[in-house]
Amino acid sequence: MTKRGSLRPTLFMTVVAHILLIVLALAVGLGLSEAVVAQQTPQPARQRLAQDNWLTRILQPSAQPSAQAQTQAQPQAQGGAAREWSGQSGGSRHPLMTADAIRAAAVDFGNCLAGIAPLAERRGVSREAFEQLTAGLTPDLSIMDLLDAQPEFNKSPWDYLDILVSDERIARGRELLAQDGAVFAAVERAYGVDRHILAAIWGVESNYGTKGGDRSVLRSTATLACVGRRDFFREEFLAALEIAARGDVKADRLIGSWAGAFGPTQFMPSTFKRFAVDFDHDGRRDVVDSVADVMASTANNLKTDGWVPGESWGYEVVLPAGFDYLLADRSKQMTVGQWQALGIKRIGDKPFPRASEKAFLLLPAGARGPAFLMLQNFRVIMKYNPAEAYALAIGHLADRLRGGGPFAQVWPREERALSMSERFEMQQLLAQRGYDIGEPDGLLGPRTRIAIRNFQAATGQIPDGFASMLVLDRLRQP
Ligand SMILES: [Ca+2]
Repeated sequence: MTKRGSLRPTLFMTVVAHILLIVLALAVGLGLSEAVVAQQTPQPARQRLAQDNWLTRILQPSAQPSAQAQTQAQPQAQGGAAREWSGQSGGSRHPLMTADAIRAAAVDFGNCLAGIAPLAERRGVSREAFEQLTAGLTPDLSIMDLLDAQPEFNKSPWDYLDILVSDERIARGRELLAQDGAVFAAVERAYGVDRHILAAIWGVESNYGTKGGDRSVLRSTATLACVGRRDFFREEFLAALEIAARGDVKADRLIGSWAGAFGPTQFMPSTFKRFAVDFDHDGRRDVVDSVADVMASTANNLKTDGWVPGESWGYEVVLPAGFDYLLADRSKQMTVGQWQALGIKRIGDKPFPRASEKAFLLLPAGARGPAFLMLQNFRVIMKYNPAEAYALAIGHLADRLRGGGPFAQVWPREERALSMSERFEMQQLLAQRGYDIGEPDGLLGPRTRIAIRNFQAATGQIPDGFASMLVLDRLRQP
């Protein structure tokens, strides 16, 4: 996904907004009723984010600013009538998100569309097609509440995995792999991307096409292009117009999340433009109703982003006693051989296939949960969906579809994700103790994580940087 929709001020803010959106789209698609964070980047591959308390790591793909935002995904309303805008100003306090600004933009919606028509024409969408595709279009203001929501509660990594890698999803994925075996085999040959990963993306992004949102992509992206924080979405709206005008996906099948992601693998319109292919050669790149086109387009996306054929996404590993947890950081990349030299082993002491693979160590729940060495393909999955929990779910679901078992190590289920106010409090307490956390924002970014590690180290705790209740309790003590 790709979107934009932000502030003029800074690139950082823009990125923040993007993040929000994307994740939201995801969450909506998944039907998760709690917090999710979406992230997006303007150009590169589509990215989406879902998030929760360790927002921090989640959002922190390599080169991107760790902007994050949160939003609340709401259960999908049934039918447009059930969706009303609250009439409230957005939580972001962005000038374009005040209630008055939203109302004014809604009144001006027709003019805004008229201003976009010439841009569409330059992209080959005739005036006639534009008129037809936008006839009777009204803004869907209920999106403004989703765009700017500030969820108080978040899910933990294991909550996401429980939902996204359920027995049901495993069973359904295996059925589809069998049913569409010929298609998967052909796509695998053409793109070198593991069919189980493709099926897992299908399962995680939309529960195999059953939960991808029910809003008109043209209407959603037009709304986001003209109302609220908007810049990013003009491109998406234009791309959606192109798709519908060309007939790749007809307007009435261009249905998706409020943020404009559509189809079984939740392409954003601009992502479609970069990666969609007509794999079944019927003249249309139909990433909604053609399994061949959906899977090939998704594989094309992953291949373009650097998928390494024949390699896994990562390995569940066991850390030796006395391990230096400061090494568990996405920025600390070493070869598998170097990790082995530090005493890291695969679960069950299985051999690592290639000691030369570069990997980083991920502890999604801190020192008390499972540990993973993540390879290049995990980074590629994170470009597809930048939420760490979602990327892990995709990798794990793929392994389960292939016949693998559950993770061997247990999650610290007695822990829970910190609420927004608890995260604020944690940051304030860290700042009071002299740790540099930047401006408290309730989002646990890299600076906060480093501050947590330093505080943990200074107080004799394992410095895993995990924002647990334990850390918060300790901070509350004098
Ligand atoms: Ca086709």
